[in-house]
Amino acid sequence: MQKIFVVSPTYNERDNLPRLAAGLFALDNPGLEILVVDDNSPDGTAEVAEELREKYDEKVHVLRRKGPRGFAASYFDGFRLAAKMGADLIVQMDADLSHMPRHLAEMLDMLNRGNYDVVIGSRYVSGGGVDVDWPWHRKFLSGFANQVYTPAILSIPIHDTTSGFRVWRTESLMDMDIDRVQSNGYVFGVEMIYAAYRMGYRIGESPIYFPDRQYGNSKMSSSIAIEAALRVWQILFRYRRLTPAMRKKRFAPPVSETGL
Ligand SMILES: Nc1nc2c(ncn2[C@@H]2O[C@H](COP(=O)(O)OP(=O)(O)OP(=O)(O)O)[C@@H](O)[C@H]2O)c(=O)[nH]1
Ligand SMILES: [Mg+2]
Repeated sequence: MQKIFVVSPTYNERDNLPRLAAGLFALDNPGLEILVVDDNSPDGTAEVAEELREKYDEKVHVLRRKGPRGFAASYFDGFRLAAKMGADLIVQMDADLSHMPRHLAEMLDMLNRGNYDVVIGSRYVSGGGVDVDWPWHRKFLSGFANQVYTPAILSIPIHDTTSGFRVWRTESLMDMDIDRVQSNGYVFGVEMIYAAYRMGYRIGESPIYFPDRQYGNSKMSSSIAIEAALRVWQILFRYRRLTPAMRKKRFAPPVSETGL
């Protein structure tokens, strides 16, 4: 049985979390567990998560972060803990239901059948899409950022570099040396996928529909989006010389030097 940990960061998601858990456990995957990484949400999300832990037979875990809140930092803490808890696969998934649990089954299937290191839930491959009610300028900006701007700068054949819905093989994720990732905003996802591409990872894209959140408030803003657009250049310069030989494993000292 594959042990699958869904890592989901939360900040004020008390209304979404029970729906997320219900959707994920309805997939009926016996190896699936959820790790909620909460940033001390004032609305009591962590307490809701604890209640879900009881309801779902301890298959929900709660990591309560203290100190300054951070989106990327929450994911990284969650990835490390999931790896420590023995996950074979790690799912990166927002809690606001824009990442729909029903798509996860196809993503897992693609990863396993195609032997991918990572599968992205993609809005911009055939069969995928964004909320039908998005105004035209939002559709345009998202399409432009993902299909023109980012792939042109980074020269990568990926259709949805900013999608934060992904399934990683734990071993591949840990080999990336996530301590190296420097972005702390939501652009960390672009940074990771570019580094993965440069290191020769097998990257798949499985179509998803991306509806807007129904409950709670977005933490995105236009200044965050503009910062992300500029940071793509920084990512290019940081990683363009990265090669498959630089996977973390290969940095490890030979056994003879470890003194074991
Ligand atoms: N732990 C933690 N979670 C966060 C933080 N900021 C956002 N999140 C969570 O990250 C996920 C995505 O946040 P959203 O506010 O929906 O941002 P987004 O999905 O990039 O933007 P939208 O397009 O508006 O949905 C949600 O599950 C949030 O609760 C944070 O600072 N800490
Ligand atoms: Mg969202």
